[in-house]
Amino acid sequence: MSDGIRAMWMRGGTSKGGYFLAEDLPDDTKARDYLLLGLMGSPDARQINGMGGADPLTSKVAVVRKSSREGVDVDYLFLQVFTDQPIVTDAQNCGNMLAGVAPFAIERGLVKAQDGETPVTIYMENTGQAAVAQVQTPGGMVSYKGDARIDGVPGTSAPVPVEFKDTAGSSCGALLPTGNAVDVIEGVELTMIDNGMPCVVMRASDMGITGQESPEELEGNAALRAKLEAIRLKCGPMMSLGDVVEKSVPKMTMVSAPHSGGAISTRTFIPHRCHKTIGVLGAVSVATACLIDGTPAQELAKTGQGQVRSLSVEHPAGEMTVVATLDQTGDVASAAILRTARKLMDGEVYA
Ligand code: NQM
Repeated sequence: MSDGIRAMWMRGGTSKGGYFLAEDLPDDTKARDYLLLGLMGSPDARQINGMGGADPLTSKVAVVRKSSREGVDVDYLFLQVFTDQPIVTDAQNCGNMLAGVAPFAIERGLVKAQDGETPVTIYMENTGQAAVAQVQTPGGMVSYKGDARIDGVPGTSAPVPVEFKDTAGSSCGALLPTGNAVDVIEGVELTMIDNGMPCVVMRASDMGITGQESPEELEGNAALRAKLEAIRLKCGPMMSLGDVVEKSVPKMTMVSAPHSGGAISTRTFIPHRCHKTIGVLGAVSVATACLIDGTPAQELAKTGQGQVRSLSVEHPAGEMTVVATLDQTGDVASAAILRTARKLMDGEVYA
């Protein structure tokens, strides 16, 4: 008799992880988390006994179900499985894994594919907001092949454009949870912001780095990591996130002037490892910080003009373009990004 659990393993954007139908996992949260830790091989920095890839970006889970909400196709719960600690948290969302949710939902029969392209409206349970992803479905079948390229992923795939609306205050209750565009914590000027992902945005130069270092170099900088964590632990409660010792938010982004013709350059800790690129909603939040008067990010950024701004957020492996549509008052009303996804395996995994 098999004790395997039905799962699809996918790359979603620059992340990778397991996609499950909610009905294929235990209802009880404790039992579910225990199972997922076992599947991923956590806690173990190498995750040698499981499916995880020894990095937070490859130790992720999407739980998907058909939605009963008006105008919504599926509900998506994101779970971050820590690599080296026995923690599974739903305290953050993930816009990269989101890119795989739409094709997964079609493949599992939760959404009927159209001939050509199929829009999938996804309710993100972690933050209570919706996103719309477009999936290539020629002949009514999901196609992963195409010419779209995203930095941080070799090769090309079918495009999965994703649009977010009303993401301000997703987890913190307000875009600027302290009510300020700038606060000073541990002597560092920074912006606490949440436009889909709680982020702390500060100048790289104020943290003693140029902002062009590699993730490996930054992870090797113990003094930097200690300072970032001291700031993060103070910011968490100020951002209405409570005690964040065991949470993967807020993300810590250090910004510098653009180096490759983009809008801003970034290095992000998520929060204990340095991101090889940048998270999707993290990029939306950082791009939004660039558009707010008086922030350290705005001072360094090149943000252009007009109601629709294409902000290229530079990161260690290239860039991610956030297309922000502003409302009459200049606030970001919606944000669109291009992602791709790839089905890697469909079958059963064993705890
Ligand atoms: O910000 C990593 C990722 C993410 C999150 C992280 C993400 C987002 O790149 O929407 O995608 O910040 O932990 O997958």
